Amino acid sequence: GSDASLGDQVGHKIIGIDPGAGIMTATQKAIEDYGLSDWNLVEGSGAAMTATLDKAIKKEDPIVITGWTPHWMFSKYDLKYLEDPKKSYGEAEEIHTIARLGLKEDQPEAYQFLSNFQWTEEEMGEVMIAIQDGKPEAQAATDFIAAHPDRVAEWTDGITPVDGNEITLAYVAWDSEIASFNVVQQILQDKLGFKVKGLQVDAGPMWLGVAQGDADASLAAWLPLTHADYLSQYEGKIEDLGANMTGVKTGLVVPAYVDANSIEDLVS
Ligand code: PBE
Repeated sequence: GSDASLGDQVGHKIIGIDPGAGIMTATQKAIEDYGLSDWNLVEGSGAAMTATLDKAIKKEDPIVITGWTPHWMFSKYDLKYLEDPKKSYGEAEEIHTIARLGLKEDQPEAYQFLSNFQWTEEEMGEVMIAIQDGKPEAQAATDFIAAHPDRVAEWTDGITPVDGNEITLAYVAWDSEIASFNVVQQILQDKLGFKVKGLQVDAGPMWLGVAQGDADASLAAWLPLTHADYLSQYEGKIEDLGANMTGVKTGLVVPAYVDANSIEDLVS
């Protein structure tokens, strides 16, 4: 290691993502919880964050980012989460599917499929990594569906296809959510006869869109902690269809070569 503290080496910057992301709120909380008042959380986007990470790793420079799992960056790079003994990033996080009120009555087939859909980190990883490797998003979803007919059959079991009903799914351009949106869109279209419109927005408008009925559903609700503020804001105005993935995680992430193991190590 170097004599300078990690904070000095990285200019006391944590490389964040879009300001509406729950991980940004959690990171502001971590800054308070751990007494990191001399650190700044830099706003950007998921794509800008991974570009900055890639540059740092190529030079073996230290860097601290807001990270989450599932994400292809953990397959591409040797990374580690900083331990979070104060639980600023919560525990046992899940990704939930949320729907507008009334979807069950108006579009029972879509509602049933969206309630059934639940996959694993490995399955999402297949799609996410293929996209990262340059496969077009829609093609990655098509290939996933072709490779997992039994899973698709489970999710669509007993559902009678419709004839071109329109449905709008809201999502944010986080890599994990780009993967889930594309897979679900294609199953709804190719197996269940829907016309699916994707509404790519920020996290706030995504929740608002479902609460107002501008979107029918979203697969991108991270709960109980990451989107807790949004959930409490729209409580009673959306329906929670349950987890589409369990065992997910958010936190501060560094390359394995960085000499820190806990968020407490950022205090300098
Ligand atoms: N994320 C990925 C989101 C949820 C999905 C962790 C960046 C967020 O922080 O809101």
